[in-house]
Amino acid sequence: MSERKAIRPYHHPAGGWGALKALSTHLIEQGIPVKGAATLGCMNQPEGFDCPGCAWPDPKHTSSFEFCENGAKAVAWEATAKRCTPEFFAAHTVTELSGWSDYQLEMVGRLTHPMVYDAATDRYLPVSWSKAFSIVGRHLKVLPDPNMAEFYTSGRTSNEAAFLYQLFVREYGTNNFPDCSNMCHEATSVGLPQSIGVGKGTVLLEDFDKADCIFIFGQNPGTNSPRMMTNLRDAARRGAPIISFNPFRERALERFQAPQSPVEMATFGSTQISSQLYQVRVGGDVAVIKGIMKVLVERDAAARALEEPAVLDWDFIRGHTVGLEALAEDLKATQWRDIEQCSGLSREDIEHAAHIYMRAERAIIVYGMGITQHRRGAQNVQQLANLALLRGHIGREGAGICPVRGHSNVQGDRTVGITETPAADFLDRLERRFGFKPPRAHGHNVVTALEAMIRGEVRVFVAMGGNFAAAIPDWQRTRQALRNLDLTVHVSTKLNRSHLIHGRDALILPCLGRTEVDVQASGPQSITVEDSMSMVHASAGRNPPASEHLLSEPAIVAGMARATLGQRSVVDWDELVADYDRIRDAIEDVFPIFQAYNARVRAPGGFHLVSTARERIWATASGKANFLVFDGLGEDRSDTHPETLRLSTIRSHDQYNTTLYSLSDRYRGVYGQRDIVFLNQHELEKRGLADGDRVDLVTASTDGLERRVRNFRVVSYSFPDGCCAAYYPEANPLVPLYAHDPVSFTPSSKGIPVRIERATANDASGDRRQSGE
Ligand SMILES: Nc1nc2c(c(=O)[nH]1)N[C@H]1C(S)=C(S)[C@@H](COP(=O)(O)OP(=O)(O)OC[C@H]3O[C@@H](n4cnc5c(=O)[nH]c(N)nc54)[C@H](O)[C@@H]3O)O[C@H]1N2
Ligand SMILES: Nc1nc2c(c(=O)[nH]1)N[C@H]1C(S)=C(S)[C@@H](COP(=O)(O)OP(=O)(O)OC[C@H]3O[C@@H](n4cnc5c(=O)[nH]c(N)nc54)[C@H](O)[C@@H]3O)O[C@H]1N2
Ligand SMILES: [Mo]
Repeated sequence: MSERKAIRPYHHPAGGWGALKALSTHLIEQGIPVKGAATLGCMNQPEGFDCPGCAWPDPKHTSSFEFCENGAKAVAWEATAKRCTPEFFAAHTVTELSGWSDYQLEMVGRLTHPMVYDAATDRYLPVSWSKAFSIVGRHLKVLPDPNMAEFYTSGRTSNEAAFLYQLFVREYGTNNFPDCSNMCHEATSVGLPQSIGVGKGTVLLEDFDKADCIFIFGQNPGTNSPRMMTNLRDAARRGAPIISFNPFRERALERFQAPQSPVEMATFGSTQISSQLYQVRVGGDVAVIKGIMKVLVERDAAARALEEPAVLDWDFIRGHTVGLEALAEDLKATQWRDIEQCSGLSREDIEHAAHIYMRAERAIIVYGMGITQHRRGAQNVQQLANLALLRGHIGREGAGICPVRGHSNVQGDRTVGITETPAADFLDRLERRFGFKPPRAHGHNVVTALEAMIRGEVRVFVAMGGNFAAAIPDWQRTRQALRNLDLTVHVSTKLNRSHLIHGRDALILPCLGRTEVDVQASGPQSITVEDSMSMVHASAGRNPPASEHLLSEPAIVAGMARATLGQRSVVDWDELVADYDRIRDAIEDVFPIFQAYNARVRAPGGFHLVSTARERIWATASGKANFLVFDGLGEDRSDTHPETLRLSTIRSHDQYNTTLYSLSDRYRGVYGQRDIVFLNQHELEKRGLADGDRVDLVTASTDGLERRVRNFRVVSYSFPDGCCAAYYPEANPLVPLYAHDPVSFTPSSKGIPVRIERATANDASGDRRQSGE
């Protein structure tokens, strides 16, 4: 953390020695070099715990330890020797802590006691669990309408905790489940079912071994799902082309040195990953995809006229899809001039990519936030589905669509009922199993919850994990709304910004982490999670809890439920929490896809949840897979001001969402700072700016409100024209709450129109900016 500010290009491959060095620094910083290493040995092992980092699957959870720098950092972050104790809170008022940076807050260490806010002293004071639960119960019981409370979930929560949480909240009477996935892959959950009938990916890990080519749109595996690098490296070494579309030349998409490979490590060798890396404009993906599809459709027509083999998979298209005619019409009408302008790529480049795609018998299409976090995110996803369908790449071995999920159990939380739009048959089964009437009206997602808060219609906010106040858009308005609440409750492992932006009453409820032993009445428990490829497996911690006062997430949910619902509850909360097998039995009763849950999850590697699309069964209204047309090419046609740039908010290599491991971003050559904006030399010169200048970024808002971040350093970088990038969460004040996909409500964090002005204030304090004040 003593790293000096610098911008210094990184010339090494991703992974390798640089990763090992970074990790050892991090372990020492957390005070756990020895324990950390032992803990890491149990990660993703048959009897160990699931990595709390990303949702990328591990080869059957049976292999030997696979080194992953960022997974290791996530573990070390949780297994730290540092503690955030009542003495710490006694020594610092909330006002004082509000001036600390996000990095400083989490570095205090693991929370040890339940704490309640005391307005008289402006401090958090220790409180007993029973008192804490009764405060929750008191506030929830007096609300005239259960819909005046919001129940947030962050995707680290286990299936067991998530199921109990939705049970409690639905018995209480609302479907208000804003969820981190509303800011993440909601575009997938909403967009993909219309195309192929499921809102999840269709590939398994073994498909990566069989793919002839892999296309990666807007996803940064070297940082955000590093275990995927093993699969990409294997594919590259067997000669399968990997084609990436990303405004950044992300290092891991270029070159990777495998820490697992003694030869690469000893010889300082590396593997070239992408055969082509196209620097697409921010928001230019649909233009690329349409360009590729245009080539496919035209070449197919030409080939068939000459009686050569078809390019499209006509058996599949005729047997399994509808809507190709309309798509082909649209592609015909789409001009190359517009495709080039919107994507920032040449026709030649796009044709080249199309030819690689055309030649592949089995293609995997991978994507991440570069596709989903846009104003037309759900439609972006559907265009990728079109591309896969044209050549029958769904439901074929070695091929498919692969959304890379974020949090380690964000997919599982959805599967077990964390959704603001529950299906009627799920609610019917819940009602039959438990005997209460769940609410039928749809609830709030993140955006609509914040809108309701701003209108003053919400009184209580409960968060199962996460750091809501930092992850959300439009801080100036949304944080004020959080401050106006009667009660905020955070189930957390570490101190974060959300504890400081609190309601009149506020609770911090500290929970066990995934690396820790969870003992209940029947003995030690394991929890279960679902990865990005719908594999469900068990996870059991080994470390002693960070404090004897911690409760597990399921126990905390049960405590809140008992205090809120009391005698009127039809659920025996104690019985369920005593033995998590009983929670899994209940999940199985409500969700038939979990049949024989307890037995199957005990098999090494767990089990796969069926995906209909993988079996070429189409759970859509038409009963077929649907080709869907995207009107036009661009994201948003309203702002054509020549000064406007498209801002993409991105992650550094040293952060986990709002958690900062350091202020550096090694692969992009940034050290000791995060208040920076990347843009290319051409855009700089147009504005009379130079590398190192200080600027303000100002949103081109349509509602008349000013959204500005101050005094960012300009970094001249290889980046497409017309766009720029800055780090999340520092740039979140620039994302207007109204800027979201109208279909999936995903905030457009990767496509905000901004202007750049010379800095108005010469204030170098990052803290004030980070706290958004
Ligand atoms: N270490 C670590 N691991 C993580 C996380 C973390 O913060 N740290 N977060 C977790 C979570 S919750 C998630 S959702 C995932 C996120 O993982 P990713 O999906 O990889 O998310 P980002 O890093 O936000 O952005 C992805 C990439 O999109 C590119 N990009 C930006 N705009 C565009 C665009 O318009 N088009 C295209 N084609 N590309 C674009 C960026 O340059 C970046 O390389 O990772 C998960 N894993
Ligand atoms: N501008 C912009 N905004 C974004 C994004 C972006 O790319 N750009 N990305 C969005 C995405 S993809 C996501 S997923 C969200 C993330 O939003 P969140 O999921 O809300 O945020 P995190 O930073 O992952 O939450 C970190 C906190 O989780 C708590 N925690 C960690 N482990 C545990 C645990 O085991 N149990 C419990 N109960 N708590 C735990 C700790 O207290 C920690 O401080 O942010 C979104 N916001
Ligand atoms: Mo995410």
